[in-house]
Amino acid sequence: MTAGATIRRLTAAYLAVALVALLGGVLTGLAQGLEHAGINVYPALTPVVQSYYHGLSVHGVLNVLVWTTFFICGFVPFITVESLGAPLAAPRLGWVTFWLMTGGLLLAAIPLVGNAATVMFTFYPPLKAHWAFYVGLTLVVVGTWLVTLNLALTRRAWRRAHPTERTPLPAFMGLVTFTMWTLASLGLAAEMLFMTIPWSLGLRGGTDALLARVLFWFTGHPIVYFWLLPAYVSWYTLVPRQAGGRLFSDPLARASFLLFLVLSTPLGFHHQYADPGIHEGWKLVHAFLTFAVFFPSLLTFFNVVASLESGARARGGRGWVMWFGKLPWGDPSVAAQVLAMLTFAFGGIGGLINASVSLNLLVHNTAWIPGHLHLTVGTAVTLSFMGITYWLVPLLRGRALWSRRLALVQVWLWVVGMLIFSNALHRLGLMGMPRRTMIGAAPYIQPEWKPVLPLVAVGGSILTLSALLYFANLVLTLLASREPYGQDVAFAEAMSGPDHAPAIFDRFRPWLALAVVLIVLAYGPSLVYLIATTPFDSPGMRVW
Ligand code: HAS
Ligand code: CU
Repeated sequence: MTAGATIRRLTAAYLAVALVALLGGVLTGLAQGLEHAGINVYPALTPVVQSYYHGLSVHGVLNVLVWTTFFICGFVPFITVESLGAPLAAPRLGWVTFWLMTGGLLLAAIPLVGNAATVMFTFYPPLKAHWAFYVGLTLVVVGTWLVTLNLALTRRAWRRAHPTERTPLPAFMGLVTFTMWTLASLGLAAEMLFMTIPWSLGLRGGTDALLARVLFWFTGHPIVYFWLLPAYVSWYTLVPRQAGGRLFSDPLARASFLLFLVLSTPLGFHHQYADPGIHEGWKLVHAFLTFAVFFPSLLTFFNVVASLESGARARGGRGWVMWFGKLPWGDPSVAAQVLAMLTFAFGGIGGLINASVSLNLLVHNTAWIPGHLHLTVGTAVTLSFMGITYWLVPLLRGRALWSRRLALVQVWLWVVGMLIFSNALHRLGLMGMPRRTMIGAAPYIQPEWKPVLPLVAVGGSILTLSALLYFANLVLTLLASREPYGQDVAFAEAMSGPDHAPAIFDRFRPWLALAVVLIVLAYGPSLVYLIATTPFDSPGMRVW
């Protein structure tokens, strides 16, 4: 088998797992949406889904942990290899990694599906899941580190053959994404290895909620950029070309990714403003750093809009704003991703509200937060990934997309459904409705929630319909499409190319070192204090 064929098969294998996970995640989501409108379908779903909270745990794990991770481990190595024009350095390691991750996933799925890990995707102790859940997820994380290793080996081999060239932007971005993630995932690994795994195996008698949450959010914030950056890779290096234009600035794009490498991790306390046991001063430091990591997204906003504009103007667009209409809106891959960007502008603004300590106290643990996360990971990321599969699946299969029109309908339905759904959740959150709660069963439903709750079900149903059209189109592409797909991956050229960037913009180690220093400063004192004083005396709980 040729090297090119290996990466294609590997990518297809990851995509297959990712898509099955997304399907499971979408279907459980529908039941939740209906529940908020007073339609309780859970009795009919037993024994497959045994409760609202069982379904919610499956929904969260499948969508934000499995769909994202497996898609990314397929897409990013594919893009890296394509842009380097060099094969994956260790194809056998690539397959071992895939099977390790898939094996880990299956191990975690047994208790998850069997209602022995109904602990949500954040699995906060003292909620206690079956050990197989923690061990399985840990194997998935270890697999992602092996992906990083393979990418690093691939770049090293490429570097030997091209000692003076700048790393092509897509490969550079892919490597930054996985380097950032590998560093960031150490918190989760520590939580698993020293806390949840020995505790769930009975080797450790008790646990501690606060230390576990600190270690979780050490990884839990940067994981959102692990999901986002692959979408950014596409927005920077592929969408401008699909739109008929060029990337505005390659050096600026590198600067944005390097800022993510440095700033993604040392700010997880913005998920813990309401937690006792962490000094207010450190929470404030993390708040400031959260506002700092806002900048690489602003750079992205500017750079990507300028790139899209070049495409629209080349297609005859005029005016300050009206050029926007001249983007190739008939191309479902472009439409999906431009709409994902627009949605992200709102999700990002909501993120800044969350990050402001005083405002956070208003929205924390309310429905506002799922409103935010469905605009970000649920649309900016997921709709972008869907847009990517509209060319990637045809490319891997060698057959044209079954229906472009159906795909366009799907994309617009997703956006409309999400606007209704997420707007309702944001509003309900501001009215104090809690998140992660079986609202239909709550005795404290407030009269002012009642007119808004049905919109959650309406939006959720439109989203489900959109997802089903998406899967139908992909299945028909695989099975029924006859028209060949002859195109290769085409990356956008840059108006200002990589050689305009200083040499340090093509290096990893100095930035990685800076990232480590910032993490030690922002987390060190609190972690040392917690590790020294934590009693590990909380018993586990199974509340379901
Ligand atoms: Fe967040 C909670 C703050 C981004 C996901 N976030 C969550 C949770 C998830 C999540 C899953 O500070 C819930 C976790 C849980 O279960 O408890 N978030 C932020 C901030 C940002 C942010 C400051 N979040 C994301 C992304 C996510 C994500 C990205 C997933 C992919 N978030 C928070 C905070 C909490 C939180 C607190 C805790 C809340 C609590 O109390 O529990 C920033 O990174 C956002 C910056 C982004 C922008 C947007 C820039 C716009 C761009 C698009 C360009 C548009 C174009 C089209 C090109 C400012 C790049 C326009 C065209 C024209 C013509 C105009
Ligand atoms: Cu965060």
